[in-house]
Amino acid sequence: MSSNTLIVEPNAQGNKGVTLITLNRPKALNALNSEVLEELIAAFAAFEADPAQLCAVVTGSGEKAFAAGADIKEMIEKQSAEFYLEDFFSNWTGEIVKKVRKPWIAAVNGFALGGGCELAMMADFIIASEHARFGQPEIKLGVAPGMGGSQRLTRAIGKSKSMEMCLTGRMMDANEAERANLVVRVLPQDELLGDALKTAATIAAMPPMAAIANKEMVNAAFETTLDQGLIMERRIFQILAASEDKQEGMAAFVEKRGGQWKGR
Ligand code: CO8
Repeated sequence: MSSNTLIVEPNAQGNKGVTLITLNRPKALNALNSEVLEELIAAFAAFEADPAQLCAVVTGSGEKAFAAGADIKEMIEKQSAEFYLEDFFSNWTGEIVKKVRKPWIAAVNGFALGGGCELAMMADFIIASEHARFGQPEIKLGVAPGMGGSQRLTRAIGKSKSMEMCLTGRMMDANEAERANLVVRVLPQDELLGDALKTAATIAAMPPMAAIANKEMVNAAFETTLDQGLIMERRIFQILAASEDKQEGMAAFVEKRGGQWKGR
């Protein structure tokens, strides 16, 4: 299930229910051109539609980069009117964030700059290797973040640090990113993928409705007032309480065994 710019592996490395998507343009440091976007949208749509897959991991090929940004060589020819009329980059949020209800993790193995940092921040959480470097260097190109960097980075790490990063274009190393709560944890490079897949496998072994609902609830915290979020949380809890997997999960706890999920 691979394409020109991606390697897509359902049940990756024997991890049931885990789809690994590897950005595969290592010579261009996995820069995100239109082809990557189209293929990534298709890969996410296939993942979302496959009932046997419940969690995805996105990473970069090679040792050097997760993704060094949107493809500058593609953008250099584009004029403002084309960016505007095509609503360039709008698909990323629509197709990759809003339509993907199943959880996914970014395993950042090197540079995550500009659109690369923004793609990582679209994930539900980020695990980083010691080599990871995050940044929004668009200002140095005469532009600014265009795929959510100014918004998601600010929500993740706060105004001061985000403002400084966007205004100076400096990179943040993995340890600073962990201290700033941008990433969950930092691992040696050779342990990153194994850890991300293992974490994804833990999620993929959960009751599917509950996994999707938990993601939806946490994301609601960024979109709603506290009151609205709390109401939504209770309503989803109440709906989950009617599921067969709730009955099975609680019975399995009492009977001291693992749950056998039906996904309904
Ligand atoms: N686009 C295209 N090609 C790239 C990119 C990129 N973003 N990044 C690296 N490459 C290519 C290089 O051109 C080079 O190719 P070649 O060998 O053919 O010259 C190859 O990858 C290797 O790169 P380097 O030789 O530069 O490797 P170094 O180790 O010396 O440096 C860096 C690595 C620091 C990552 C450096 O490549 C770099 O600074 N890259 C650009 C980072 C960047 O500025 N990213 C932001 C891009 S803009 C963006 O993502 C959002 C734009 C929003 C616009 C909004 C409009 C609406």
